[in-house]
Amino acid sequence: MVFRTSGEEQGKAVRETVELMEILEEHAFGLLKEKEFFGGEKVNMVDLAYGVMGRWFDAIEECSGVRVIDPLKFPLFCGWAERFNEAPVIRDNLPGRKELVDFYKRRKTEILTGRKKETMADVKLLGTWPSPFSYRVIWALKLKGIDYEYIEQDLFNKSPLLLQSNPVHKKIPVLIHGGKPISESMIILQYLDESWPETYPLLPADPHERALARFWIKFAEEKLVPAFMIFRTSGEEQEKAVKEALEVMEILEEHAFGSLKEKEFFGGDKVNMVDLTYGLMGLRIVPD
Ligand SMILES: N[C@@H](CCC(=O)N[C@@H](CS)C(=O)NCC(=O)O)C(=O)O
Repeated sequence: MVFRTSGEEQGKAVRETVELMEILEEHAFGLLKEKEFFGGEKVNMVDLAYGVMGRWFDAIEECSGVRVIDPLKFPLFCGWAERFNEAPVIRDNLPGRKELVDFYKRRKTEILTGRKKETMADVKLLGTWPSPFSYRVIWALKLKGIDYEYIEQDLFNKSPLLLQSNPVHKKIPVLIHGGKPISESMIILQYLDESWPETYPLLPADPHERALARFWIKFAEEKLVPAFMIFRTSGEEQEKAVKEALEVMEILEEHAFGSLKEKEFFGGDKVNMVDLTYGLMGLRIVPD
């Protein structure tokens, strides 16, 4: 249950597991002071029964971010688990640790998202193909595993739903969650991150890194779209837009993308909200 729960419920599950482990350490694994396995030199049915605890507990602990089995507190169990995992036949028939961890990470996300689905009101996205602003929201919804209904909008003939939902700008994307509309792609991303914090956090946990992420998001909001007016202008106006776009790109290359020398994405090895913010540049400026 340590794996399937969070918060207070998880705290209770951890306490219960520790109590159980204390009993096992004293009374069951306590029998192993003089022998390798419950079966003596070879594993027997008792070893097979407890066998799941070694590799599986370890993987589950890693995915939950909670360590229950402290080797200093449970040395007899840990010693036995190591011997069991290396025992003939068992060793060749254990799932790999990495595969198991990856599997439980996926399961954890499904469990948390599934639970959210039960309680969440319906989510709708008003978008237009191929608006890069719609894509920002689609990426975030998919990364967080949130089920949603996509409602394509005709921007040449705006629907009453769009006009009602975003009466100020009358633009897509609009997210409608439980009947309540939210406009502006980056505001939507922040809303999604606050409403579904457990699955795939989009902003760093560290306050300084979070501030830096917000800085680059604000920079994009202020500079990116105006700079890329190249597509909407011509002549002198376009030359000005090209100059502005180059200036913005130089700043980004040095200060924003320059920070990516040691990591793959702004989010490290996974994309985060900053990556999603700038993702539209790829869509907009890289030809097929
Ligand atoms: N700042 C907005 C920009 C959204 C935007 O420009 N949407 C365009 C489609 S790509 C739109 O709805 N245009 C309709 C119009 O201007 O009437 C955001 O980030 O959501």
